Amino acid sequence: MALSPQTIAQLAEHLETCQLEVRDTPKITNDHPDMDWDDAYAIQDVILQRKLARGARVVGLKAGLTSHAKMKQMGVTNPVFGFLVDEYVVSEGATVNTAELIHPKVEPEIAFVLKHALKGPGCHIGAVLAATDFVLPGIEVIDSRYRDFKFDLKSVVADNTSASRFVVGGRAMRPEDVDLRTVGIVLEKNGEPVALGAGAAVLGHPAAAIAMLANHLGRRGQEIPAGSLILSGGATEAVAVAAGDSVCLRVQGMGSVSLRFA
Ligand code: 0L1
Ligand code: MG
Repeated sequence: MALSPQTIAQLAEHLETCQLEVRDTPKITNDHPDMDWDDAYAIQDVILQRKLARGARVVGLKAGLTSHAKMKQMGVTNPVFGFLVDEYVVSEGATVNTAELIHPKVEPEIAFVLKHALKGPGCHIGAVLAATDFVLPGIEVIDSRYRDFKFDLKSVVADNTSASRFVVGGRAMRPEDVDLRTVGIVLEKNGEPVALGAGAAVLGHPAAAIAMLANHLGRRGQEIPAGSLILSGGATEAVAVAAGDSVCLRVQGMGSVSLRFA
């Protein structure tokens, strides 16, 4: 690791304060160009510890930047991983208060809920499908704390991969009852389709994102616990939203899930 424990703690406090006070910041690698991957995930871990100390509960995990559309949009080349806590959860059809967010965007995702734990290394799509209880549509609201979404991957990891809100809903399906590669995905904003995709846009198969997460955690001596909900990553580019917008995600054969912004 390149950064001291004190610097990691300071950067975690800075990024979490930006989230809680709804203000942006230049990317942290501007001042810490030597920051490495372990530092980045350590900062993310300290943000989680700060939230847990205030009574938050972990409700799941996320993979991000798992589609070529998202990687191209953000000018990066690798997936990243983060955590989901209860303060991010939004109910189906509920209204998100944009005054609590900096510059929100929405992403259409497939969420997995596991019946068995998954542990890497060596985790693969087959193991993920065997461990999956059900899959369902989800909308992630991302809200990078970095000014104008200008960042590099390590800065994004430290910022818990821009996580801010998410909703899941629609029809939960057993993984054997849906072909997650060919399933069609339509994201509507204010009644108009704004992003179209298929499950295969996520690393060829959304379960591949869950396998990558299990292998990432395995390298750190961790696993994805049974019962976890995991967002597999946006199947299309992210779409900016503002107060007054409504968004609806329709996934073929899996119903729809929606959110409003005020
Ligand atoms: O969920 C994700 O795709 C991660 C997003 C991180 C980068 C961004 O803010 O677009
Ligand atoms: Mg996402």
